[in-house]
Amino acid sequence: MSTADVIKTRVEGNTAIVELDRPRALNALDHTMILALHEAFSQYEADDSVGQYIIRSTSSRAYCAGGDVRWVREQDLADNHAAGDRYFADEYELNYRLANFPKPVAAIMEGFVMGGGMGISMHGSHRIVTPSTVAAMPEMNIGFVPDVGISHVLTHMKATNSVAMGVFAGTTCWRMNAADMMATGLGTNLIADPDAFRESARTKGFAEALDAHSISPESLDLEPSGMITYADWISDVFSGDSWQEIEQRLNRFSTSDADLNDFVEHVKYQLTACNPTSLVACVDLFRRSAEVDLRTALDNELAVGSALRREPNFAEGVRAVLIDKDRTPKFTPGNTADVDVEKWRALLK
Ligand code: QUE
Repeated sequence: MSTADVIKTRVEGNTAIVELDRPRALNALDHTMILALHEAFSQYEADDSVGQYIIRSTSSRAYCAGGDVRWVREQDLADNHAAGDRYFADEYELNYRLANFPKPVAAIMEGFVMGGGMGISMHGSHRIVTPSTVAAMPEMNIGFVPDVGISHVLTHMKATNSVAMGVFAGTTCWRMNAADMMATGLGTNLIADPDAFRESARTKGFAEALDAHSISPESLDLEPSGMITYADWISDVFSGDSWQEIEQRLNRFSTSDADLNDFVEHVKYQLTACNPTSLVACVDLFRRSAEVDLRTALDNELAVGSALRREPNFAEGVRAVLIDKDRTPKFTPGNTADVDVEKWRALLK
């Protein structure tokens, strides 16, 4: 057992099982959990009797719904920005460790995988998607930007025009389903029965269990992938080289295709809940992440995120989404045309 009871670790066969166990908060990662995950990684890193790790949730509702942004907000409002700075530095170090971990790490993504949850799954060697997986980077809604290295992951997907697809997912806070995850390569394996997979890993071994339980997306009656169905439109619009350009392409677009029109209207509606400053900063951040290594992307996320947290929009966004839950934030400026583009671009390496 790990020192913190919110993270439980044990060994089954030759697999270390790391369980997130804060179900009432949908496993939102607080600082204690982040430090406990570091410890769990260290525990078996050099132990030759452990061949791989599985990270999972004790709740099928959520793998992990995000970070502890409520707590970060309170610290920021009390002018204790250093607390949030340390929190994010420790979290991003964990994400980087996962990306470079010497053993296979399989994240079983049941239910919600959002924000910080993406950071402790998508950098691993095996990203196990289930029919219930719903994954998103919803930071535009809380006046922040996609972080935990996902600006890098989303701009390096195996899909055509990954940069535009990544910018689309980041700016619209798109909720990706199992089909989206598999089609983009964000998921490596689709498994319908994660409990049977784990049981089989314990008795038959990890590699054999993966082989036996991985299925093709076509074999299930999954909701189709919106990102693939509308890939051409996403590519045309979200390949704009700034938010301003993307917004112009969105506003100029019209179509007689009723399905595409519904999709575009839904996208526009999603964007009305986003912080204009976050949208502007996100496009520049992602386009830079497409060109740099993960370390530099994480450093850029930290720089932009730290600056955003020192603006009132972050506290206001977290208030509207997670505290009062009225979903009517008052962001300033309220219009992307009034955002100081150069201020955010200048923070990037
Ligand atoms: C953006 C976010 C988060 C979010 C919603 C956003 C986030 C986060 C949570 C969350 C959700 C449910 C919980 C909880 C936290 O929601 O980081 O404790 O029960 O943790 O739009 O970044």
